Amino acid sequence: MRRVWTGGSERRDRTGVGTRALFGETLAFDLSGGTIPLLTTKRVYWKSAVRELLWFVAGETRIRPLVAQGVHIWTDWPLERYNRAHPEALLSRDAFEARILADDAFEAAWGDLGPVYGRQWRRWQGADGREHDQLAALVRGLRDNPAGRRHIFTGWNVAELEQMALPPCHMTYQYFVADGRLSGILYQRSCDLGLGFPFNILEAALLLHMIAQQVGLGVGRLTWMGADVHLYLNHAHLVETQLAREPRAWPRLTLAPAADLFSYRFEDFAVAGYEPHPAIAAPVAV
Ligand code: DHF
Ligand code: TMP
Repeated sequence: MRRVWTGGSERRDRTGVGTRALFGETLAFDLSGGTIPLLTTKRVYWKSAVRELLWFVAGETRIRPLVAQGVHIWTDWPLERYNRAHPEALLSRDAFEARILADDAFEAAWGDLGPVYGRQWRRWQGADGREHDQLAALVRGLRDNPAGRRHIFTGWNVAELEQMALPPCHMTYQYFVADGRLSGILYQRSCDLGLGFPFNILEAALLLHMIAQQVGLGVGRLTWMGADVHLYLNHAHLVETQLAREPRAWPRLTLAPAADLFSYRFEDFAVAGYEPHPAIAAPVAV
C-alpha cells in the first residue's frame, strides 16, 4: 500500500473516482501450518469472505444467497443496473435487497450478475454446448498427475465477458505439487488494494487449504501476482490509517474435513488468533 500510495501513477479509471496504480506487483506467503493472510491492520469480515468463496465454489452467480446470509458486497452492481433502467423509481440498497429476497420475478430479472466466477469455475460452456467443471477437473488432475503443469482454472471466458456485471478480477489460479505440499499462484488483473484485496488474498488462501485437504497434501506457498494494483483516491483515510498501524501476527485456520471440494460448509472454517486493529469504512467505486 505504501509503495502504491507514494509511487503509483495517478490515472483516471472506469469508475471516475481516480486511482494511484503500479503495474506488476508480487506478494508471497508461506501458509504451512494453517497460516492465513487475513489482514490485521484493519478488521476484515472473514466470515463474508468464507461465504463469498463457498458461493463461487457452489457455482452461484445470483446475489440472493449472499444477501440472505447478510453479505452485501455484490449488491451495488445489480442495483446500479436497476437504477439506471428505472430513473423514475430509484431504490436504496436496503430496498433493493429486500425485493431481491421477497420477489421471485424481480430476483429473476435483476438479481443475477451474469456468467461470473461461479459459472465459469463450475459450468464453463464450450463451443459444442458441453459444460466444463474446472474445479472438479483440477482436483482430479492434482490427484492423478501431481507433477502436471496444467493445474489451472480461470474465469476469463472471452466469449462471455460482455454478459458479466464485471469481468473477473481474480482471474487465473494455478497449482503446483512438490515435497508433499500444494502451492498456488493467483493472477489478479485489477486490484482494489483498499477493499477487494483483503478478501481476494484470504479467499485464495482458503481455497488452497481446501484443495490441499482434498488431495491429501500439506499447504506450501501462496504467490499473488497483481497487474493493475491500485488505491482509489477517495481511500486516503483508509490508507493512512492502515499504514500508521503495526501489523500483528497472522491468524490460523482450522478446516474441518469435507467429503469433497463442494461439500464444505461455513461451519467448517474456524479462525484462531485474529486480533486486528478496528475496521475502517471506505466507499466502493462502482
Ligand atoms: N469494485 C471495486 N471498485 N472494488 C472492489 O474491491 C470490488 N469488489 C467486488 C466487486 N466490485 C468491486 C467484490 N468484492 C467489498 C469487499 C469485496 C468486494 C466488494 C465490496 C466491500 O465493500 N468491503 C467493505 C465492507 C465489507 C462488508 O460489508 O462486509 C470492507 O470494509 O471490507
Ligand atoms: P475494472 O473491471 O475496471 O478493473 O474494475 C474492477 C474494480 O474492482 C477494480 O478496482 C478492482 C476491483 N476488484 C477487486 O479488487 N477484487 C475483486 O474481487 C473484484 C470483483 C473487483
